[in-house]
Amino acid sequence: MATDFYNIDSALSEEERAVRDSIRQFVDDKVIPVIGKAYIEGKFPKEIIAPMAELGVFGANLPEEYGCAGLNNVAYGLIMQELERGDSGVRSFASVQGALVMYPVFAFGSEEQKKEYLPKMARGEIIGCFGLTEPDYGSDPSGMITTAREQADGSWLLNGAKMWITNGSTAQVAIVWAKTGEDKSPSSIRGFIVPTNSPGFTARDQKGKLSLRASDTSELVMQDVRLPANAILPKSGGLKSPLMCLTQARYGIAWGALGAAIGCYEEAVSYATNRVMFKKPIASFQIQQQRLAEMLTEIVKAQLLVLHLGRLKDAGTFSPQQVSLAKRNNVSIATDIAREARRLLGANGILAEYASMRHMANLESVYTYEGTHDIHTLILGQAITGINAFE
Ligand code: TGC
Ligand code: FAD
Repeated sequence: MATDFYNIDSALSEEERAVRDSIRQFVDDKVIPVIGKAYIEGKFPKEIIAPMAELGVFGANLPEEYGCAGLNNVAYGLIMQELERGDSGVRSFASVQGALVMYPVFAFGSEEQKKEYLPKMARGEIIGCFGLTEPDYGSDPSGMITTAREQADGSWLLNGAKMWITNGSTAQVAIVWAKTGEDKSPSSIRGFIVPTNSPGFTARDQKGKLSLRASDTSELVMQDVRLPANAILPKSGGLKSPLMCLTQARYGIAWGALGAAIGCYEEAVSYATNRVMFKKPIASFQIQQQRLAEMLTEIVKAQLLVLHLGRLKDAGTFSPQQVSLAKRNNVSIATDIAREARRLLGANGILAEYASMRHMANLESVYTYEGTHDIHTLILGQAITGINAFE
């Protein structure tokens, strides 16, 4: 592929390339033809859930014994890259299902919970969402006010609201993070598996989004939702548990944003070589060549970054701060590349028929969710200086 300027393919195993190619084909055949319309209609294209499950996309890096594909983290990253080459909303759907719903069940769930939920989630029979953010607690989830109170019979009573929840209105279960202690300390945060048909649970889609339109984003309200004793994720404890999930999802986003950048770059190269102005393809003008050169340079750097990060993750030696650097960098360069590609396309660049403006608008959400660019700057600042800006 032209975009593989540094022959990254040679650093991938045969299996990694095969996984990447199968998802690439799926995105070309099933996502790209429908995504512009879905985006304009403001709906996630649900018809792609079953084929995604068949391809083993959901929780692809979780073990086979729970019905998952058991792939390594580089193959998982390549899946995210290809999905987001299609649309950030499609990658979001898979990120939430795999990294934010299946991962916490896998990491903090009982054996019964893992056996009950993971195979069905891998098959796409149960869709999940992840409720951490609240109306008044976005970047600082430690302040959350949602509570889960243990009752005399061991059941739980859940009260609170979660905001900006991807897949919220589609999901059959929500992983909800709530404080269980009277003192409202973040150390009492626990995760709960909440069936979304529980009495007192409502999900309402947020309207008026100008970004990530091919993705359902909802507000969850929980009013005296009664949960059985076994709804709690027994090994969850403290804010660290949801933050561990975010590390998994941020890793996938770093790869995914690269995919969006590649989609925009390839569209720009193709357009520049075909569009004739002043009797020459616009690709012959130095300004456009410079644009393309800058895009490719940033893509190659981002490719090398996530590939090495993936190898570190597979070796079990990566840190959340390394993931922050990759999420921050790759989303930022993708946002810039999408904007430059849109500009190169002239007036056609504002049409949904082309991908660049859709990617550009989507990436504004990706820039904000899973830790804003600013939050990752401060995480890195702490890693560099030892000084915590959040205290
Ligand atoms: P802090 O005191 O720093 O940390 C508490 C404990 O957690 C540990 N920790 C982590 N562990 C794993 N991964 C990480 N990324 C971790 N970050 C921190 C930390 O070591 C500590 O452990 P221990 O053993 O000492 O208890 O917590 P803080 O309250 O000061 O917060 C720090 C801060 C601001 C970095 C954190 O709150 C944060 O990351 N905020 C951003 C919130 C965010 O990203 N929300 C995302 C919501 S989900 C979402 O957006 C889904 S979009 C999905 C999609 O559609 O793709
Ligand atoms: P705020 O925290 O209010 O931040 C506002 C501004 O202040 C930002 O620019 C931020 O960088 C800056 N800021 C905040 N604190 C600091 C600081 N200490 N220093 C410097 N600047 C600071 N959440 C979920 O739980 N589950 C989901 O599935 C989910 N899906 C989402 C889907 C979409 C489309 C979007 C847009 C969001 C989603 N989110 C989800 C929520 C997302 O994680 C939050 O929007 C994000 O964490 C930021 O919180 P906030 O929007 O409240 O912004």
